[in-house]
Amino acid sequence: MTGFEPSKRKGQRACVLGLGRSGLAAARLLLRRGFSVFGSDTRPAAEVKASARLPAGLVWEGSGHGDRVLKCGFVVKSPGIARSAPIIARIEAAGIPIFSEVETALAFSRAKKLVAITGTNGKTTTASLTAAVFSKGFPGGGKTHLAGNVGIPASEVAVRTGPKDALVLEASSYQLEDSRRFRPDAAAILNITADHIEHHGAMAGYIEAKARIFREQGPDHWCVFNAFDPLTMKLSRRCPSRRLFFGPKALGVHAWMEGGRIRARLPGEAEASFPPPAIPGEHNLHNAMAAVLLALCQGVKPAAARAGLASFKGVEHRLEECGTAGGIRCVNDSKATNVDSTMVALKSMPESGRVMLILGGLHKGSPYTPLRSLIPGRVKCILTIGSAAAKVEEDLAGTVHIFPCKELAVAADTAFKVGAPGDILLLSPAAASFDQFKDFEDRGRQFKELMRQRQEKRLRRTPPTTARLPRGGRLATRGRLATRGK
Ligand code: UMA
Repeated sequence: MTGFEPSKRKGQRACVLGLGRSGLAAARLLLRRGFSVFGSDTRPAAEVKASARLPAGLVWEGSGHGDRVLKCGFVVKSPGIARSAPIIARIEAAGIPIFSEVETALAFSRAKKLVAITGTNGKTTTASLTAAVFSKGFPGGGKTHLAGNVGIPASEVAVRTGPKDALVLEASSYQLEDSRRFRPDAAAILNITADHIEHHGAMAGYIEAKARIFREQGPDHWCVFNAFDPLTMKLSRRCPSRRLFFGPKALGVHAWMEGGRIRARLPGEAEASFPPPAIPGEHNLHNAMAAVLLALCQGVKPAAARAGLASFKGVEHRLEECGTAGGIRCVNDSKATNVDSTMVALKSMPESGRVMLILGGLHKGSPYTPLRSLIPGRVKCILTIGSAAAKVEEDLAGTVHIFPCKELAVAADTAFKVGAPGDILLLSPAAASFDQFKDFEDRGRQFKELMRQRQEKRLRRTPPTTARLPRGGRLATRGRLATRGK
């Protein structure tokens, strides 16, 4: 199976399926490269038109994928469109090749090195951290570019890369699943736990999508694996490139923690040590070890890697500190769209029983029960939002007091009524956002705006003992607040 080769497609009409961020960027790129492009989206035409600036020269349809899709020479698929979507079967039946947006973009990249990071959790932080490290000393003196699932379409960035540059890509399973000839110089798989099963159909499909990050690599390429994670380790056995591991030192890995510092040694090279970046949580040590290995295997010198780690301040929507209001520390972890990610966030919180946790959104199919073990001693109360609320309340009943709030603004109001100085209000929803928000970024921004307004107003809190439930709310448990009034 061949990948996307622009020269072989010359003169053909491209169909871009999905006119979201990546679809529009792909359409723009292909139009600039002389293709005629037809765009197709299931959203009502008026909504598509209102949501973004459509590129000049784009012929398009809204409100569904019609027969004109089948008149094109090839299709560029947006990552969010599932392979099970009826239009995909029709395109395949018509014998029209489908390429992922990422793969299409990479065909126009001139970057000297491509570094790709995937995993269920931590990939945005690790990709951003890796880019920070590369930018301090990628051999060749070119620029470092960051793109992909981080929110910057590869189609927007790949075309701007020069021959001395490095391109660091956050690659989601959605982006990998349709990539046929994806071949990064260095890759990393951070961890694999159940996620996006509704999109891939089954866990096996999700794992196969992840495996595409190394499937086309050769013996001169590198792939970094997490030795703490059994599924990742299992997958590593299939990897055709040079494997690097981070994990417990006793396993003979290439990067490990010792005396509070990251230590790393590539085969045949001297050991080097690195101070961890100033971002909280053990998971971030894993992310940093991955970034260090990716950098070292691509020739970044330890001193440059140290400078990159030191310069890194974290990413938006991932355990993002957004100040305090009324003495309550506010943390935006809207990027936590699954239970594992929320568990990681909780583990990074102090064990003082002061966390007011906003949970819920669009349910993704996995139970919330794994959170139960982390609630005692850490969580003071839970505030539920979105269509997953009932399931969250059912799965976590009897742990701490649960406030059904339905909406984010109500959850914030409730938290400031029941909270006390020293508490932490953590938005880490363990669910997707699409039932109430455009995406997790929109959810995170709205949370930050609520916190900003709260900081501005400096509202005087109602004493915790007189806390009222939101209108129409009900108690999901009969228990008292675990640390009421603390
Ligand atoms: N659409 C169709 N037909 C369908 C389904 C959807 O036309 O059958 C249309 C929608 O109406 C919409 C468009 O497709 O207009 C949306 O496309 P998309 O879902 O691929 O989203 P983009 O806006 O292109 O954003 C994508 C990634 N989104 C997803 O993979 C769901 C963004 O990752 C990424 O940042 C962006 O490309 C740039 O590369 C977001 C994400 O949620 C952050 N990713 C998932 C995650 O991290 O868990 C994988």
